[in-house]
Amino acid sequence: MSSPSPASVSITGTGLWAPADVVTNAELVASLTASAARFNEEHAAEIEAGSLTARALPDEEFIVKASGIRSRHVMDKVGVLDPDRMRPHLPARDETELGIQAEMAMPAILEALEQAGRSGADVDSVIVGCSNLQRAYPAVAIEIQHALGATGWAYDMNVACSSATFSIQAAVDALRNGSANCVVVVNPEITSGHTNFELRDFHFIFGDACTALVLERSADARAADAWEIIGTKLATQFSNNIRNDFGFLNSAEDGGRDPHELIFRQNGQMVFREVCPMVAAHITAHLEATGFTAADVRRFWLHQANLKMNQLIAKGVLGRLPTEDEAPTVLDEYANTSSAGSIIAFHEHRHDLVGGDVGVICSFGAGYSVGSVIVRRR
Ligand code: CO8
Repeated sequence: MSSPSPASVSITGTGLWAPADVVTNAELVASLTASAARFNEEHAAEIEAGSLTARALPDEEFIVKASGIRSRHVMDKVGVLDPDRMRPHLPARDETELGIQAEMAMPAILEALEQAGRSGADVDSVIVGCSNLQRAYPAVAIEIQHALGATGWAYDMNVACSSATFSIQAAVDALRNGSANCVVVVNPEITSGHTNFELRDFHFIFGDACTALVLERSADARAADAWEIIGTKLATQFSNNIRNDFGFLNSAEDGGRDPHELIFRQNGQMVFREVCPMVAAHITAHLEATGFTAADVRRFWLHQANLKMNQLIAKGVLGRLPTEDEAPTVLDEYANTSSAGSIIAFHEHRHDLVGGDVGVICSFGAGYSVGSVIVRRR
């Protein structure tokens, strides 16, 4: 006797919130130039003696050419651009106030719920998936569950830039096995808290944003715009090429660490070289396993880290460079918003597709981690 086929699950709403502050490449380059010049002046003797490396100066043209990024939203522009600070000002909050990640999540979730024709009371599961969590516990997801007036259960998870697609698979599993009926997946990314604005290799890469999705069994969907999930495929492979060693053992460690190890760092070239073929092969295998070919895909909503990277990945799948219509770019405006990136692309660039059109949401990042979600407009 064959087992019953699993229930169909759909994405029934999406939401996006980005902070009002926008930083252009020109502004970022000006502040790092001032900060690096001051550092080099203050440490001239050590640099001369060879015990310290001079900080290299950034270049606006390099940033656009190497990454495609032109601007980014940040929680606090003043602190990020202050050469004496180079990190945002985020005032500590009293425990009675909503936390900063829960606060940024609410407008994104409410937008997604409205599209789904649902309210907070309908939600019985909240999964927060993001690269950096403001605290260990209580889970930000449980705080959001409370703020929404939702029931059921909630938890936080972190798979770096792949947190959204990994959360989607967790939501699909919960809906299929009946442990939830209406799941909110939310990705509150405050990347400016872990971006190294003092070094030119890293200062331009990231931006802040929060995305949200509502997922339900297709039979329960009320939304006019519903996207059936045809399949999800996740993969991980250990690599030290993207690291952030911030953690609860830092203060207990003997020997101490360079403070620059406690925020994001990467070997960008190695990441580029190793991740592009890995992701192209991943998407191709996923399409094959679900009975599709690249030619069946109307749109790719790819992780937004680097324009060249996305072109190379899409080329690896399609056998030619993609058009902007096939693989839309949002990183020019938002930069790399970690797990939120592919969902921003899906949020902003899906409305022109018609019923039956197939697309692929795909994320990739630290771990390494890759997640693809094949969807079809209902
Ligand atoms: N201005 C001028 N020069 C620069 C700058 C700058 N801003 N930045 C670097 N350079 C210099 C370098 O110092 C180097 O100089 P030199 O030759 O003298 O050493 C030269 O330019 C060439 O540098 P690269 O070889 O590094 O340049 P690339 O062409 O490789 O471009 C990129 C750098 C854009 C970073 C590129 O390598 C890239 O995009 N790689 C992939 C990045 C990626 O996708 N990362 C994964 C995503 S991160 C993730 O998973 C999320 C983790 C959690 C995030 C948490 C939030 C913080």
